[in-house]
Amino acid sequence: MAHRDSQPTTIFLSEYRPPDFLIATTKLSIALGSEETRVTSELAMSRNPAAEDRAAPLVLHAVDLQILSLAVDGRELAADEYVQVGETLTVTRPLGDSFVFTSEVIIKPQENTSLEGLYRSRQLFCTQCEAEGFRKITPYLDRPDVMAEFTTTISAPQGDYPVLLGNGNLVASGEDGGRHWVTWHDPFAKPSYLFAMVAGKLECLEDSFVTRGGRVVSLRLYVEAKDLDKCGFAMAALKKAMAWDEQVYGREYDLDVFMIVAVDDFNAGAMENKGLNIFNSSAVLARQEITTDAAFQTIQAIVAHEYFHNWSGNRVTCRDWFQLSLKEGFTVFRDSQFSADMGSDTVNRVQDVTLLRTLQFAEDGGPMAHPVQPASYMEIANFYTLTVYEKGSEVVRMIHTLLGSEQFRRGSDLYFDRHDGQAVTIEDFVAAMAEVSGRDLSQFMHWYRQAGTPRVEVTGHYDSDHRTFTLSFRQSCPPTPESKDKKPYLIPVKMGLLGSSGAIPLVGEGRTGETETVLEVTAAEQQFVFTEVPEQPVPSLFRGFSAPVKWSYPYSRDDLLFQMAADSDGFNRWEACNQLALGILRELIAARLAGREIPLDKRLVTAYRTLLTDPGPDRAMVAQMLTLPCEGYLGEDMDTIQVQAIHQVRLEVRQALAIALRDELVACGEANRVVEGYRPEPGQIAARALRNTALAYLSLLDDQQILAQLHQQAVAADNMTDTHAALVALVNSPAPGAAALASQALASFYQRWRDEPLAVNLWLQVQAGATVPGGLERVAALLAHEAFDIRNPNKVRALIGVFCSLNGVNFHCEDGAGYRFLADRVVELNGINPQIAARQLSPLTRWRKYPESQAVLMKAQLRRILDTPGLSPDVFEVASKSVAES
Ligand code: B3K
Ligand code: ZN
Repeated sequence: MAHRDSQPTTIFLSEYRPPDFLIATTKLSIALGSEETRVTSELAMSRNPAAEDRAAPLVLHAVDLQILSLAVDGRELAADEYVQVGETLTVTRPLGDSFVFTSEVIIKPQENTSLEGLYRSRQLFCTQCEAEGFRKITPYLDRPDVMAEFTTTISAPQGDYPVLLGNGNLVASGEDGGRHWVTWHDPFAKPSYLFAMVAGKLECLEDSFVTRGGRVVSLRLYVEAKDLDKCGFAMAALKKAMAWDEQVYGREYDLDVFMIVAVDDFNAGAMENKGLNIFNSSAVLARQEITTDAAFQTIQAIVAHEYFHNWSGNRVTCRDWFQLSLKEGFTVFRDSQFSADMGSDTVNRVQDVTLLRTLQFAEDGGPMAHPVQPASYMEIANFYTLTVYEKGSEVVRMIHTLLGSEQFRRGSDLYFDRHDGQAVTIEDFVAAMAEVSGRDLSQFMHWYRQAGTPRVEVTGHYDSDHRTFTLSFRQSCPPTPESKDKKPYLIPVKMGLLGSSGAIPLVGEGRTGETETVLEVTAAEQQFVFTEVPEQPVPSLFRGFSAPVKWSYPYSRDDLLFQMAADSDGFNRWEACNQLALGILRELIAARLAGREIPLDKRLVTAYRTLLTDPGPDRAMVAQMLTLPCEGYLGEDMDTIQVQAIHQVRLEVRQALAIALRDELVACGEANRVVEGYRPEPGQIAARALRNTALAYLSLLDDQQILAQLHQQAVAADNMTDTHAALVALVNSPAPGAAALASQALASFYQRWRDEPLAVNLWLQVQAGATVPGGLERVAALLAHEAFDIRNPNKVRALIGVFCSLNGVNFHCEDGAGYRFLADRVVELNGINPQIAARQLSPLTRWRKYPESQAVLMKAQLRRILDTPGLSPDVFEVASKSVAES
């Protein structure tokens, strides 16, 4: 057997070569068994006319396969006619221009804990092939630019595996003793990463959708019987997504059946395999008692995202994995447009931008920083990142902003039409956009090729004599591991000018009085002059966060208060509030670190009082505005992250706000009580968010009545949103008596939900995130609880992930015990599931951002990990890049 145990090598985009061979058809036969699974494949291959070396040997990918036989045109290969080295299997016998390659191998899915390739999740067999898992199933050209038509026959004992699913359409089935078999045929040529199969005892929720062109599509959601009552929401979301993609992008579904299968053990959220999406159960199963409003919204977005991949990813796929953002950035952009259309677009935008600013900016400033189109990697699994996904989506959004929605739609039509059935590059996507708009987007490509978050400093000068207002922009980008010198970006700045009696018409440089425009900043320094400006304006800049940059403007706090009330752009009203709170917190943290105490600026209290007493129509937005920037965001904003000071100051400010605004918070909580039956729809979601935000403040007061009310809500609410919010408030409350109520509520929660893994995972998360002292001990104890299982990624993320990445005060305890804890888990996971191990490692990689005393301890743990024998390429890449000199 070939194992992935050789020293990982670096793969470069610049070394891309077309494949030497192509595969026209792939016929697979998979005989599932409890001891071993036998896979035979028959590949109709030919030399690629576009290959550089017309005499190259056939080099297939093969990992963890026990080879029984290999043959070319029916003639078996002798042992000396092929060699296996690392992940490759090379046929040394001379080959003609076209031939049929067959193989028979044995694999052991029941022993596959990496959850990549074919594996078992509880009683099911299932697959995850993206990016390079197919090579663990059969020898293959496991690269996305080799696209074949697949026919898959699956056989298994009928009793344990009554349902056998594959890609495409079911074309034949039969029985053979106690076993049965089915054959699936997928008419669309696809790369191996989109292959999928599932076998097991599954029940199915069935529905249908009629496409615009009249095709009746059978929609099937397969789950274990116990979960059949949790499928309705995802099915409704799927139908909305199918209709939306027809209306907004003109994209129709193309097979007669679309299937989703839920599995409990899954590395990612979900996977867009052609016609057979496989979902992490956390990303599809929903019911009000166990699912929060936030999870309902995430599920809708993920169902849509995977569905949208049928075009942006499957019909048009990636040439190589450096192009990952071609499908992911574009599809995240599509799902964010969809979510905006389904609910509150400003709240969605605030959430996306906050994610980007906290986690993606941190990635862009850390040792794993890479461009949206990376230039190199060791292990591609490490590049399913916030940069490729979220920044990639922002980059597509900027193209949309620059072109406008009509031209953007024409560009996407051209892209899909021109490249249907092909494996292409990011350059092909941008070329279609450039072509329809007649724009030169060559400077824009820096967004794809340069890592790092650009800084934009903006200043404004009002000349009252000439009635001009000049905005000056200065852009720069800090060095990142892959490049020190950055070229200036093309930065779209959507903006307006606010005056005392409303928006000021924009005149000058070709503008004719519109109140909003998109400035295009292209140079390192650039000015824009507005004329006929009657008064000193407050500029509203980067509306809707029109570019993924760190920008600044010297607003006074009064300017920000004015903008919060006056800006026509909802996102920027939030941004003004966010900047106000950020500035005040920054100042308090700096004072605390300097040993000074300064009072809380009363303007924050006043601003919050106004929001609480007059929330207006967009209550979800007000809930966002009443939430102070999170600790991660505050840390990202500092050169050196002072975890304790950030946590203490933020907590004290929340307590001060609770004391000052107690009556308003109580009234707001009451006014937003939802009395009608639960529905996960925008109005109710907003009311619950606002009420629970108010209660979270009140939970910080020494008030037994409020704590009792929270306890009651935690144990008796009819929906998980309220249960969860009350539980979080209780476990994080420093008030006397809160801890006892929290532990009662946690015990009652576990009693009630111990058989619902998704609810149990929330229970783990709430405890892992509790910032009251003693966090590490609590989490260490939970590792041994029956509710935890280190082989299940959702549980790892809920307990270890939440603790190490969201519970700063406890994880960064001064003696470094938190770091040792994480390193121990990473080493353990390395032997079980390398992808998850590498993911969990990320909090340690940020050591450069912490004070020296902490940094030394974090780095020591990274070195300890690197000294571990048998390190996977996944963990090796992240750990070694993190300790490398920058
Ligand atoms: N394409 C998958 C991600 C697979 C992750 C592989 N390590 C899900 C998605 O982005 O839609
Ligand atoms: Zn995706």
